[in-house]
Amino acid sequence: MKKIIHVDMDYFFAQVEERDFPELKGKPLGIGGPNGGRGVLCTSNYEARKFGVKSAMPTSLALKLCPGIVLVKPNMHKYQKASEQVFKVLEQFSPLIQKVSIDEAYIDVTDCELHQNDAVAIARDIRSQILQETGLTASAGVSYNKLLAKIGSDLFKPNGLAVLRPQGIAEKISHFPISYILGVGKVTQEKMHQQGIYTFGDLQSYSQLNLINMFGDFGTTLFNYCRGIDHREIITSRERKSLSVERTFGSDISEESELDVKLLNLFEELKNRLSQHADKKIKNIFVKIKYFDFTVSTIETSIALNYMNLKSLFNKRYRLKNDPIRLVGLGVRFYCYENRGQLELPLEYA
Ligand code: TTP
Ligand code: MG
Ligand code: MG
Repeated sequence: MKKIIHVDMDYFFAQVEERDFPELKGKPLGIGGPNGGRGVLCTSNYEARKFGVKSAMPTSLALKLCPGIVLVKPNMHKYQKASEQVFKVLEQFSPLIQKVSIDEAYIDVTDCELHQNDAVAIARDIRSQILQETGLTASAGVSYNKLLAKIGSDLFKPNGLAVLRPQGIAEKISHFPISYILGVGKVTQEKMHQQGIYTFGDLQSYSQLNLINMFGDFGTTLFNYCRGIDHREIITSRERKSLSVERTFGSDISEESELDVKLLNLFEELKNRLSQHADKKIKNIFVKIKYFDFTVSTIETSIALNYMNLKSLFNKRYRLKNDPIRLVGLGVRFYCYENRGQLELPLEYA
């Protein structure tokens, strides 16, 4: 049997702001804004949630529900940094990590030798190391598959830890609402409610064939999930982390105007290739230069992708040497999440 931990940061963006501005603590806080009431919220702290404030809610509605809410503009750079620190902690426990979004991941610790391979002790350690590294709390679920680990991390939020063991699991989870199942959205919930299905236990009373008749292929998944059965593997980082184009010239080039033309062509090529990856967010851009003597130099930074920026990166490096150039490469590095479904940032801030 596997040992899976699902880790999810508590009210992530809002918690980062509370950490950095302690005077916000204890007040209802929404991340989004601006103050005029336009736009939608990325998230809110738990004080604001008491008023019914939710992620993706229009700011104007949040202000109606909770007139005292403090609104802070998102600072993605800070959240990305905290996110990277969190994933670095996880990497110390196992190489089998599936990042699901900016603030959550599955980690397979079946073969982790720390804490005598006790997954609960490992989860405690992960949470305390995350707190130490970032000053932020995370919640975790410990179980033997992804479904139950994920449900577990939500059970005692914020700052909670839940363990779901296999003995008698179908009975133990029978009171869980169907909304705990990933993939059961509003429409499916409505359909289930019409049939009198509200909990895992209600689903358990249907045959597999019945569920297939009602929900198509998803019926089989439902039949398994409502009993706590889930055979999905952890999907580790297989996705594209960067994209680059490069060109080796017929003969080495040192003429600036000639290099300009080549750079511009390469930039167009890069943009073309990128159009097939429109769903990905660019983290860094980089330039690679190989000189006539085969020495290679690269420079990378986190500025917007445009020709001016690439050209100035290129110049910065090239001016150091001014040697004839054999090859030029341009590229971008992406933010990496194996499953982006969870993070749907309001467009204004994307
Ligand atoms: P979540 O983990 O879904 O939410 P959360 O961490 O704010 O709260 P909790 O886990 O304690 O319930 O999302 C992580 C971050 O992703 C969240 O802080 C802000 C961002 N986000 C958006 O920008 N838009 C969204 O619609 C959602 C759901 C999240
Ligand atoms: Mg979270
Ligand atoms: Mg999350």
